[in-house]
Amino acid sequence: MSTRTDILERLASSVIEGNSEAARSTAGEALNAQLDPLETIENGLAKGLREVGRRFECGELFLMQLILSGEAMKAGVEVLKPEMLKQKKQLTGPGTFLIGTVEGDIHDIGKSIVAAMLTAEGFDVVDLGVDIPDQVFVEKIKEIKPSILGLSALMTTTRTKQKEVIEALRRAGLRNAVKVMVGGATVTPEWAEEIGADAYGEDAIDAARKAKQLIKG
Ligand code: HCB
Repeated sequence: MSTRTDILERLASSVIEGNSEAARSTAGEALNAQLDPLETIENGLAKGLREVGRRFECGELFLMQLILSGEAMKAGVEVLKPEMLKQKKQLTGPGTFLIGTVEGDIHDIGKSIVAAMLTAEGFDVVDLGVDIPDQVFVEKIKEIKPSILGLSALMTTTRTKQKEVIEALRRAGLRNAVKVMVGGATVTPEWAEEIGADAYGEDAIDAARKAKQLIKG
């Protein structure tokens, strides 16, 4: 097995086992082996977390294991993030990206990866955090006038909030002032279209590519 495949598989296993220490040290090995930090996140750590989600859904894993796996993923990402940000590029044009996870939803890992990726791509990113009420998005848009709003939602019960935020923007007369990109585990391109979002971000790489298209107009 190549070093790369071995490291990615051990990263996925560390997340499945909920072992933060192993995730941290293996992420360090990935950097020493000069693996691309984002690829290491997506094909190593996140691959493990997707498997955890699948096992949780089948009832093979319990909430405590989900929590430990989430922490292991975050521990690995923390090691890789500085390297990602070191490769920061320069954008030409307006590039403020406001992002947050919608109200009722505390999942923050994917949103934070998108925020780091867009920062690395040269956007000025403002990350509001998780469980953000519609009105907070509206007020922040009035204040900082971002080019793009990224709405993250991981559950079928909370992705409806993405629609509500878009409606709140419309009511506030702001819908044409900002492009909206939606993403998260249960979000699909069809859902994005149905709720009138401007783009769907499948993962951090796709989100960065679409964000650059959106600001080009
Ligand atoms: Co959570 N959880 N969880 N969870 N959780 C999910 C999301 C389920 C799908 C698991 C399952 O049942 N298969 C499920 C939702 C089911 C559904 O609605 N269909 C679920 C559930 C049910 C719950 C609880 C209700 C469990 C409970 O309490 N009984 C509870 C809800 C709490 C709440 O929010 N109110 C809960 C709690 C948790 C934690 C706290 C234990 C933990 C989160 C820790 C944290 O974030 N700090 C957790 C985790 C880790 C997951 C899974 C396993 C992984 C999520 C994750 O981080 N993925 C997830 C299973 C899954 O996703 N398949 C499970 C990795 C990242 C990299 O992917 O999709 O978040 P991502 O982000 C991508 C992508 O979507 C895109 O780019 C990112 C980077 O590639 N993207 C955007 C995301 N946002 C974007 C925004 C944009 O503008 C553009 C692109």
